[in-house]
Amino acid sequence: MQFAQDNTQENAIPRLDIDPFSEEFLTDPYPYHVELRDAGPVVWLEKYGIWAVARHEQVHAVMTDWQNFISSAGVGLANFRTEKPFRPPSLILEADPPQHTRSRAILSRILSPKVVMQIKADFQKEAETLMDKLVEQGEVDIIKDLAEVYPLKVFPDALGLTEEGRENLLLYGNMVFNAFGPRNKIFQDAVERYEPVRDWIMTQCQRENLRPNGFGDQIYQAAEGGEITMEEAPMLVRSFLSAGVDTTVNGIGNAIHALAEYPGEYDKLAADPSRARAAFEESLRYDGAVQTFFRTVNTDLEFAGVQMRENQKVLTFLASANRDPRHWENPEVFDIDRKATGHMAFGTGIHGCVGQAIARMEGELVLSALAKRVKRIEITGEPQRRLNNTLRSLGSLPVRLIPH
Ligand code: EJD
Repeated sequence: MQFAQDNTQENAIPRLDIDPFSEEFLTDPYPYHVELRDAGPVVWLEKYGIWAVARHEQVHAVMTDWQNFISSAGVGLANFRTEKPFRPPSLILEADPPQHTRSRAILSRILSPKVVMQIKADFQKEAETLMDKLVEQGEVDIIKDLAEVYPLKVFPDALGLTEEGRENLLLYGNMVFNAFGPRNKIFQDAVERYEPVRDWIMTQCQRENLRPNGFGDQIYQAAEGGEITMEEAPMLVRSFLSAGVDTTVNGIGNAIHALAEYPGEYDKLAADPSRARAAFEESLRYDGAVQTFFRTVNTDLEFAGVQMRENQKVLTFLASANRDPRHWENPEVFDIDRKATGHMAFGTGIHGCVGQAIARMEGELVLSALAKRVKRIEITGEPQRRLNNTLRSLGSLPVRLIPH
């Protein structure tokens, strides 16, 4: 590590050569997180000319200060003030108040804990039915047979999407989350694979293709009520399609991976399936699906002792905050008895995950259906990583499910 003396201030700013979007980093980010956290509260990443924060305290501080660390210039590496966005900006993710506030009000009503409770029975039935089938099969791939199957069934059902072509959502999500990073090979490949389904995605956002009273249609109802314009409605439906599947696919995949690697923790869950919600929460802390997010500095300011300039990008390492020993006891240990609340896997502040109630419910229902039927999970082959600029993702996790 190099220290450079910024002539405007006393403190030396750690400058690192680490590339958080390289194959080495994405394959196993956690040792790099240690380096980033230990270097200082804020570090400068030479390769991209950006700030990075990896400690819990600073990640939390950046995420809660939406006035200084804005989203409307994009939450990826690209600065929308100077670079053309790869798609029309999201009306909620890539927006600041007051635009953000209007969009957020609608989505948080549609995805409220009360609504989530009302659809729980349907989501549970799907989890139980699918798990019956998988236990019968015995040898399964957790990613391809469960983590990709379950969210791709229940969430589009709730949205009111047609049955046909739903697997296109995975290609779309894969592209969206890669696009938050640099234009590297991983991104280029994702764009190539997404290109053929681009029209399908935009078509599904139209009202005539959404079942009456599903989540998608409810956005159009909000437009009829004057909360947003009719032109904005399909863009908010697009947000559901972007954020609602890949996140939970990988959240569920990573949770079962952690449980399979910690058989002692799985034993606790199998002995008491009512611990599924706590187990899922701890998996979000331990190995969350969403690893990083950017903000943009809105105006010259001082943060954690460094002078930041308007338009500079700040990379926040959510998954590193979740393993910061300054905040957690034994953070490298997956422990379903831990109080995992306060993790950053859903972000925090005004942009904190609006779908977190439904995401938690999906995770809980899958883990509890698993725990009720399966005594032990045996990994039968090398788990395969699928590298993504934002998501922590497995492409394959072959296991044998041993019933009670
Ligand atoms: C996201 C990390 C959108 C959108 C919203 C949220 C995400 C992605 C896309 C969820 C990012 O509005 O298009 S976790």
